[in-house]
This record gives sequence, structure tokens and C-alpha cells, in this order.
Amino acid sequence: MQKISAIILGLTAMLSACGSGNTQKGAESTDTADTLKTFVFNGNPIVRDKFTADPAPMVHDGRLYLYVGHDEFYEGQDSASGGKEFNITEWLCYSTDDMKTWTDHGSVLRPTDFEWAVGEAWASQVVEKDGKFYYYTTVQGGEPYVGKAVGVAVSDSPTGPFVDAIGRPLVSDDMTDNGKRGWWNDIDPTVLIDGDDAWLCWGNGTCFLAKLKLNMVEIDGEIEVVDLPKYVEGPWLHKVNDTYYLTYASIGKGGETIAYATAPSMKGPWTPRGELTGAAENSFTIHPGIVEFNGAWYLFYHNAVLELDGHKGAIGRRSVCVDTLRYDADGLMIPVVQTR
Ligand code: FUB
Repeated sequence: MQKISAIILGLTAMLSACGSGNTQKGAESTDTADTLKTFVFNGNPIVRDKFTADPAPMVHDGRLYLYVGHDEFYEGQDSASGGKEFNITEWLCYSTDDMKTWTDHGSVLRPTDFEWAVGEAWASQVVEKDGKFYYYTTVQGGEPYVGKAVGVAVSDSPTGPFVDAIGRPLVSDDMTDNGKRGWWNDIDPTVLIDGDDAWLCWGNGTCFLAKLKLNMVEIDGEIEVVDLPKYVEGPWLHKVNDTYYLTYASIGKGGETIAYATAPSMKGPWTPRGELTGAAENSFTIHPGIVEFNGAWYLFYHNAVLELDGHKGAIGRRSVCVDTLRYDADGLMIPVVQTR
């Protein structure tokens, strides 16, 4: 009898723990049959139970997958500088089929899943090719690699498990000029698959562009530099009809804004088209992620308006948001107003 009571008590405790863990403040929440958490989008920011940053959307098989870095609080964060404002040890994945109900897939990759990396899950992007999902990431390299590097992991599923595809960085610090940002300039990869070609673009302070081989895990030829006004970081490539778009975080007054350029070919020439957004509320950084889904276009970005567990939003405690993106008759993106 005592044993049965203990089992019942244990089960009750487990169930109530599951229930409380599944509730996002400000959003309805339920369990799916396979126990993944779901929540309903009721306005920005999208995710309310964690700080999230650097959104990277991908559409596959009628579902939108959103990959983000998990910004985490640590004591001393508010007086840190030089990149130490960020404490990001994993990438998370969320998905939806209607932009309203989201499924939380949890952590899908960590920088330390790359044996040669030591941490720092900075901006990333996932793309699908021939049934494989390639996760291009920013990480901090360990010996013998110094500085930030671009890694690539691969999976048969959009939600992982992802494994290091090549056992070394795809881009390491020695492969590029250090430019304005030294050891930290090889960050923020974005990939565009265009017919039989694939392009990799990345960089902080300098915007680098290179072709990828068909295997998606080797650079093909020279690394070029794209000259863009006020370029800082966070490039995002996409294409509509015959126009190529390179959207990026540019330096504005006291913080980053999103700007973009267009070109008739990935070889350029790139024409600057000005700002797509102003600065993000309460955040020095902003980071674009653009995708078409169910007949509409969306701009994902982050701000820092969320307060969580008594910690206010900050440079290293950001929140991913989404707003509708529209084009004018000439194919130019119409400035996006950031909404709550
Ligand atoms: O999240 C860390 C860094 O901040 C990213 O790599 C940049 O794009 C900026 O958002």
C-alpha cells in the first residue's frame, strides 16, 4: 500500500512539473501527443519563456522552422563587454504550420557538439538540400583554431540530431583578412541555394561571399568581399523572381538597424537600397531572417523587450520577433514597422 502511494505521489509530482514547465507567460500552452510543448503566438516577442536571438527561419514540407540562439543570464553580464555580454550555449528550434501555434523542439545543437569548438552559439542558418539539413553556425574555435569560426553540421531531419559534417571549421580565422573586427569577423553565416549553385555569405565588419561546392560543406574558389554601406554583421540572402537580396545589420545612430542591397546576380553589382527597419527596441543588435511561407513574406528579427525571472531585456538578453514583409511594384522591400 505504501509502495502504491509513493508511486502515485511520484507520478503526480512528475505531471505537475511537466504542466508548469509548459506554460509561457502571455501565451496559451498545451502538450502535443509526443509531449513537445506548444504555445500560441499572441504578438511579439514570439517566445516568452526564454531569451532568444538571431532568428533563422526555414520552410520545409509545409512547416516553418525557426532556429534561434538561446540568450542566457549570468551574474556579471550587465557589466561585461567585448562580446562577453553574450552567454549563448545552445541553439533552439521552434516550428509552426500556421504562424499561430508553435511547437517547441528544445535544444537541437550546441557549439560543443563540434569537437574543435569551445562555445558561443552565435548566429546561424539551416538550409535543406537533397533531403539533408545543413546547419551553418558561428562558434568560438578552440586550439588550434583561434577566434570565431563558421561550422557546419548535418542531419536527416530539420530538428536533428545534427552532427559536425566535416570535423573542422568551414571558415576559420586564417582564411580571411582580419579587417575591422580582427579575430571575431568570421561570424553569422547565411546560405542561399540558387538552382545548382549555393552561396555562403558571412562576416562582422567585412561582408564575405563565397560559392559552396555541391556537397555544401566546402568552399568553392575565392572568398570575395561585398562592399555595402554601414555594413556591420548578420547578412541574410534571399531571392525573389530574378532579384537577389542581401539584407544585413548596418550601423545606425547608437545601434544597429536593418539595411539591404539588391543585385541581378550573386556576382553583383549590389545596389544599396537603404534601411528596412530602424533600431530594435532596447537592443544594440538586430538580426534579419527572411522567408516566404503560406503565400506571405516575413521578417524575423530580435529586440530586447522581454523581462524574465526579474531580469530585464539587455544586449545579451534578447527576444525574437516577426512582422510581415511586403514588396513594392519595383520589387523593393517596404520598410517594416516593428510591432508588439
Ligand atoms: O548573438 C551574437 C551576435 O550578436 C550575432 O552573431 C550577431 O549577429 C549579433 O546579433
